[in-house]
Amino acid sequence: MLRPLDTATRERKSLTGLWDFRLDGTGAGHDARWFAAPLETTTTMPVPASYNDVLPDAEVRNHVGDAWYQTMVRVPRGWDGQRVVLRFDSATHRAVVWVGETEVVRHEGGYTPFEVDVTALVTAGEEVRVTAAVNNELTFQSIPPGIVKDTPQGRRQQYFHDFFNYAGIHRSVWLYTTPTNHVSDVTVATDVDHRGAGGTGAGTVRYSVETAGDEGATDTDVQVTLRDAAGATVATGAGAEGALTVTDPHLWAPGDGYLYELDVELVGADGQVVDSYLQTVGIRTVEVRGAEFLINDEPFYFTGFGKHEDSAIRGKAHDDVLLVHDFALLDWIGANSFRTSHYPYADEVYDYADRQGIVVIDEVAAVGQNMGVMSGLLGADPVETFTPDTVNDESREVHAAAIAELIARDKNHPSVVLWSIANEPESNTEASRKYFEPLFALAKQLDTTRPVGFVNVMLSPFGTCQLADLTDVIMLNRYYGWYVDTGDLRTAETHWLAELQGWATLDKPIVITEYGADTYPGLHSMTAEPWSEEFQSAYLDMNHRVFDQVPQVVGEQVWNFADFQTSVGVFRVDGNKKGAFTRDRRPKAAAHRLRERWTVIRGQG
Ligand code: GCB
Repeated sequence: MLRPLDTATRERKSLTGLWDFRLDGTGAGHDARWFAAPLETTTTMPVPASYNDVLPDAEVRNHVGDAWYQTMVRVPRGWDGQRVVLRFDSATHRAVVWVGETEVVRHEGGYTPFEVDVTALVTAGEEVRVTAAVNNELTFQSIPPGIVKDTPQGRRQQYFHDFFNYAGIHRSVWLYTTPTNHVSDVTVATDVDHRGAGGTGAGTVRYSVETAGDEGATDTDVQVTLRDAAGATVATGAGAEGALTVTDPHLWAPGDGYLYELDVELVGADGQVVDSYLQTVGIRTVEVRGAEFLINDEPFYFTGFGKHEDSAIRGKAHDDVLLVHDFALLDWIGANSFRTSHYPYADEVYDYADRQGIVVIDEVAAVGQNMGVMSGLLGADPVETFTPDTVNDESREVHAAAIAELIARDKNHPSVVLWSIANEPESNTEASRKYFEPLFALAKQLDTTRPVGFVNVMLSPFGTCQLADLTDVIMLNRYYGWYVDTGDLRTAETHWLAELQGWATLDKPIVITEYGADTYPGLHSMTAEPWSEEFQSAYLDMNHRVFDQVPQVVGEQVWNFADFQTSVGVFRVDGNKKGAFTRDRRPKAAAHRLRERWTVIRGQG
């Protein structure tokens, strides 16, 4: 599925803005056909936004069930004769959409786009009603999982991840056109002959173009033109698949987001351009070799964070202001990477990462498939993770679809160097291996150009993990000195080093994808006690001493970039406070400490 774009043959209209809005905790709206008439409501809701914190109302914040959104849209008069598509960049966690009274699409999964051809239902120049019922209920068969309980006080939702279950239409909604015969998908993959002069020989851009349209419309040809950032043509090709050679390429590299542009044209027998699509291309290679993670054949050391899409009032809504600000903070602090913990982020984030030369570990929304952690930390009822009644074969199908959608969406981003197919699942049992083996195989089959991994939890320490041989990169979340050996950094250091030295024997690259300590901004302590800014800095120093002793460690991503909202709990004070920045992006002392270390690492190149 291609992103909507304005090109010579395509046009798009954003449907962001204020939509009519109505909550529906019982699902009554489906039976009462709320889509068939103007929504009976006086409430409006901004799109994009999580609806939870926009209104000062606990019922809205903690709502469980459907949220109905409706808007009227006028189809531009000039769109007559075009194919018209309705696209949601995301709706969390699932949605049913109607155009007029016709149901047009259903989608499961809160963080990937879906779209539908609505040509037959719209008329150029006329208005049409668009309605979406967006549901936020989590089950053992959803990604991420959760449980809805009916209680005498109403429906309550419990979930197994440590971030607030924000819901709604979090990203843009588009109405856009393509010609009837059109480019429906483009895949690019790049290679570089690193043995060339000066270490960089020719680059190769392999491309594959899919087309769709009128049956039998075979009288079109694909032509591609690759241009450099200055607009000069560097290679051309013909045919739906091919390989373009770029002599002396300007490589995409961490810190250097150099992009080429592939102009994909569908050309009719008469030589007329039928459709035109523009795909950015970063020429680079990624490889795991022994315990090294190589980008462009050079060892890469990840510095940065696990992030969240999270901010006050907006919740998980994509916001360009925050995007640019967050990336500026990454640059300020010397970070070269982040993980999209714990779900695929908005498309705009990856585009910007491509342009900024920021490296991304791209994660599917499989977080919380671990009842051991949940019963321990979140007070959930003790149940087993992988059983026919909990995470089961159906869950795995949903999980597989989520992996496929993630890879289909993000495959062309040079910034994405590693897929993470789960965060902290149970991984120390036979059942977990049975569940995950086919998912690793699927991800590797869908993308043969990038490594695939998962993020290991502390409950599955070295020697017990049943997925260690399946993962290309060992990704570890560890909280020595925080959740264990709390406050005793000397003991924590010994324990941490001992475990890490175990992992190092596997001869795979190790990225520490989480280490962090909750820190209340402004709380100070002469003796660096937990929760103080001094402790957070001392905690990070201790971790860095450990990492620096283990050459197989090829990256450190602090948990978290910024404080973020969670469900309520006795160990959460208005959310998780492990941010290097506060929720409104002010630096804690640790941010300055990280900056001292990471700008030096960046300088070493
Ligand atoms: C973890 C999770 C992350 C939590 C973090 C914490 O291991 O991956 O989602 O927020 O720990 O702070 O407890």
